[in-house]
Amino acid sequence: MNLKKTSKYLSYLLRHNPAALELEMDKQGWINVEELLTKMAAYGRPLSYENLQQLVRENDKQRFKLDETNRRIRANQGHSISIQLGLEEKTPPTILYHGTARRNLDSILEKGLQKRNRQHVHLSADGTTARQVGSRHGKPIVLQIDCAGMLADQHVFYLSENGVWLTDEVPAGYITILERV
Ligand code: HQG
Repeated sequence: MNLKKTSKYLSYLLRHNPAALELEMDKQGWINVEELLTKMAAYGRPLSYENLQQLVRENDKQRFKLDETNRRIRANQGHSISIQLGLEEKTPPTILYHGTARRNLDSILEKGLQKRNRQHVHLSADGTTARQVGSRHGKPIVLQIDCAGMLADQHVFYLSENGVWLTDEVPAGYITILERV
């Protein structure tokens, strides 16, 4: 099994397009593991139960979660399809970080951070992680988010099971550019 390739494909199914394999997903984003493995095999992408467990366990960002019975699986964050992760509100540190491509900067400083095609804006706890996220999009730049200010203005935050901070939007007034990480 190519861990990275299979992880990418699972992310695609669980975050964006379960319909690609005619998978049934519940409102909280869970998919039945047996159905997943059967349909992956039927669509020419066989994966054993043991390899799925290994993938969930060893995934570098802990992107997936098996439920307590090991019968269902979902992605911890990053969805574009509308599901309810059921996360509780959580108070973030006073500052969080967002990594993006430099070419997005003007637009972000004008309109703020928007969810785009995901369900939340994703924020990182440290600048190094943010830089890595940003470099997926191009030449990276790291933005510093004034969470204390956002909290004072009633913005709400959630923390995904794999440590990614989530919020609905970050208006431009809470954003400053971090020159060095
Ligand atoms: C940008 C990865 C212009 C935003 C990571 C980002 C993360 C704007 C892009 C997770 C904008 C959306 C999510 C505006 C936002 N004008 N650009 N007003 N507002 N943007 O991939 O945060 O490896 O949907 O800056 O670790 O990069 O997949 O979001 O560059 O947790 O598990 O629009 O994906 O995790 O890009 O990444 P994305 P993201 P995985």
